[in-house]
Amino acid sequence: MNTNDVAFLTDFLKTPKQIAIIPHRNPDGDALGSCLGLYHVLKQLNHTVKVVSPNEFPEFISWLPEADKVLVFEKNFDDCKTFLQGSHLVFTLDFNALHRAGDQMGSYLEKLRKPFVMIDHHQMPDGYAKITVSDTSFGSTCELLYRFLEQLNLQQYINTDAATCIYTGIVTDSGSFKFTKTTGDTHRIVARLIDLGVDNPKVHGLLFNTSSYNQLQLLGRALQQLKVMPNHSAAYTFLTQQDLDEFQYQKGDTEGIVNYGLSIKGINLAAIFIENKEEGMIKISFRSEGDFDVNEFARSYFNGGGHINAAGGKSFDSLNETVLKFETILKETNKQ
Ligand SMILES: [Mn+2]
Repeated sequence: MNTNDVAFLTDFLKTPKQIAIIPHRNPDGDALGSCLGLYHVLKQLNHTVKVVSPNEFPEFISWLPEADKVLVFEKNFDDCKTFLQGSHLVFTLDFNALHRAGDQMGSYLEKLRKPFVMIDHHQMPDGYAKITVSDTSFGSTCELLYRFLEQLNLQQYINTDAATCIYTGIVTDSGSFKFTKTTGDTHRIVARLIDLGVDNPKVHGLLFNTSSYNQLQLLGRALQQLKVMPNHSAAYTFLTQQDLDEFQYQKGDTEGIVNYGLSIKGINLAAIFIENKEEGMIKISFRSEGDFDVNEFARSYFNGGGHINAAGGKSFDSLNETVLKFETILKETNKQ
């Protein structure tokens, strides 16, 4: 943020305002954590604040302090619309293109004539925001939010609830502090958050020890279907709609499965292809280790994008055709 942006926000936040905070559709720990972290800070400054999520969030983050106060756009259209219409400022957190709020909310936001503040760490931000805080060197939006609050001299309003939300986003987006963008600063911020009262063992348990029996069975199926392409240092797996149905798939059950491919020695690209009959598409997640840019790969071949080492995509071909396309691209580009 430049000094003008800081001055604008400092002045703006001096008197009580109505403020909406929006995560991307299918919010993850970083999206909902950053939204609720900012929410807990702004509430103490006597603003009327609501987090408006495009759709429902998964259960593993539903325990976040005041997650029960989050409005859900696709469930409660009228209340969300009223709140957004009455807002003076709209924060969009952990995404940088309005369509990432989903078709319904995305097109609504495009017509909403309100000043936006974007705080995000993905590549290639769109230009919709009055203030754009975008930095791809950060491993999480939550870490960037912490810096943002410091810049506005609001860090003293990070209470235990805010700290817990911010901590959650840093932990989940850093793969529990192991991804490349985890820096000394990340750990210094986390140290402060723990000093502010974050119960880190409890948070880890709430985030990661929540599997159902069916979820583990589904993971087992995905691992059995794993294919390795040693010549291309790649591994991928897939789940058919039938697999999902068999283990009574719940939203979030496939989270993290893609990473197992990377745990094989010598593999630096992993993918999972998940059939979604209802939406008529194959949803894809890519993960890489090192220089292989899955953001670029997903953008070029699979209608997606994300980060260098973590990206998503989709395909409207059949599952078999999509997998074949993936294999063919690796062979033709001679990826190693
Ligand atoms: Mn993020």
